[in-house]
Amino acid sequence: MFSSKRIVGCTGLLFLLVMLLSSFSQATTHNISIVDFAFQPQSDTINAGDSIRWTNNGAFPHTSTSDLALWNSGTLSSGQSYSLRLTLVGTHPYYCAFHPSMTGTIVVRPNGPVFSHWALIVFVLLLLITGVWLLIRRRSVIGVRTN
Ligand SMILES: [Cu+2]
Repeated sequence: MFSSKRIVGCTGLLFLLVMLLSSFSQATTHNISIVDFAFQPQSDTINAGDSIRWTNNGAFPHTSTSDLALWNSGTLSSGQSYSLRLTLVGTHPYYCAFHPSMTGTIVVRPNGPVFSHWALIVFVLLLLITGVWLLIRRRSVIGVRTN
């Protein structure tokens, strides 16, 4: 027979496990190609701590220059690339110093233990099951009371 204490304990442990599984995501590198006077993809969303690598796959020289002077690749000739690790959360617009109409955006979102939707659903379900179980147990205890 399961005691209510054991059920509450199991629920807590399961919740911690789910939280751990849905926490920090691994740092990765996102590639942005510079072709035909455009950044591809033009907009990229990354986690804080991820890296971006711009590669000039076109024939003409370009740059990746932050609007807010957070970074500047300098001249990237055909075939050259520039890597950058971003930790500052926010929306970071950038452009090409040679062709100001060439623009792009890097969105950096915070990386940390974030409740994913399914983690929340599992938690609420476990809470409901525990609640119903405790209610049934209490009812049955009241049922056998004789005095
Ligand atoms: Cu350019």
